[in-house]
Amino acid sequence: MPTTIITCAITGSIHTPSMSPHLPWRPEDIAAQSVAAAQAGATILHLHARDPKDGRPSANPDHFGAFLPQIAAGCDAVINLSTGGSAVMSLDDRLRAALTFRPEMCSLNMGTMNFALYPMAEKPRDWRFGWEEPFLRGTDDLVFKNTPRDIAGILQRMGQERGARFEFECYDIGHLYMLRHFVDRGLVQPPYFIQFVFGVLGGMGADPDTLDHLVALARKLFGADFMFSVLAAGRHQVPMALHAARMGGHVRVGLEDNLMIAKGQLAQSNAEQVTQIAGMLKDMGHKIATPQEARAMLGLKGADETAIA
Ligand code: KMH
Ligand code: ZN
Repeated sequence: MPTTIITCAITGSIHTPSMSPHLPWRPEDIAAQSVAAAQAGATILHLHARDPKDGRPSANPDHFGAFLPQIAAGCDAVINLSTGGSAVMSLDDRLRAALTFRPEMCSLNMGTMNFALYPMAEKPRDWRFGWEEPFLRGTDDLVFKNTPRDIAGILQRMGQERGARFEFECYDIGHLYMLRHFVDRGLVQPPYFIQFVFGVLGGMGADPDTLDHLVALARKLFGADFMFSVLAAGRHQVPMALHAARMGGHVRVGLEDNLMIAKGQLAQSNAEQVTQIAGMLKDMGHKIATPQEARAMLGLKGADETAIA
């Protein structure tokens, strides 16, 4: 029976509070939704923080500190902190929380790219906070900077020095070759947990044929030394996740990348999405990985080795 890891990305930095009343941005809501997602079957929680005043993406470790201990106390899920943060943040800012809390896992974005969210500003809506619309519109001239020097620095500071393992976020074929480059430099250790990202404007579109090709290419580049997972933004989330699972991959869901539970219907919570995908995976004969199983599969250092009190 295949064992499938479900990552749930709770809030992210793409969606804004006006888009859904269910997007958690206050620390107590991020904590409660994270614990509920874990209870629904999420193996890994991928976490960003938001400013509790107005829900804008935040790099402030104090904002992470307002929910991380509650999550760790409430569930055993693997905590994975984003080092992507928001594309509008500096790399130093993006790293502050991960350096502080030394999580078992952190994300690592494998290339510099466009990260265009501005089409989301076109839908008429009542904006709740003044930052939301200018933030989205400004992404027509935004570079999400992840140079080889940036990547090497994160591998060194989070991997070598703090024992974190990585969710390698690959938005394009070139990002796989970049990962291979760091394998060749001896800076990453197997198994490589590759997160294929579909549906961000600036990266690959959500197309099952592209995933087939990527997995074949990853086999050429990494042999048996990799595992893969798939996240696809918006309505592609579930179909691409199921395609990944059928290929032996893992899945990522969550309100970070998709606010809906069905066509025209907002998800009430992250847990609702986890429950939905977990049910589908079980119907396909898959077992959902427990956090302890994932720790063994991914070679994680263990929750006791983090600085999340
Ligand atoms: N929301 C994903 C498309 C990160 O946190 O490092 C990108 C992401 C990046 O998850
Ligand atoms: Zn993220």
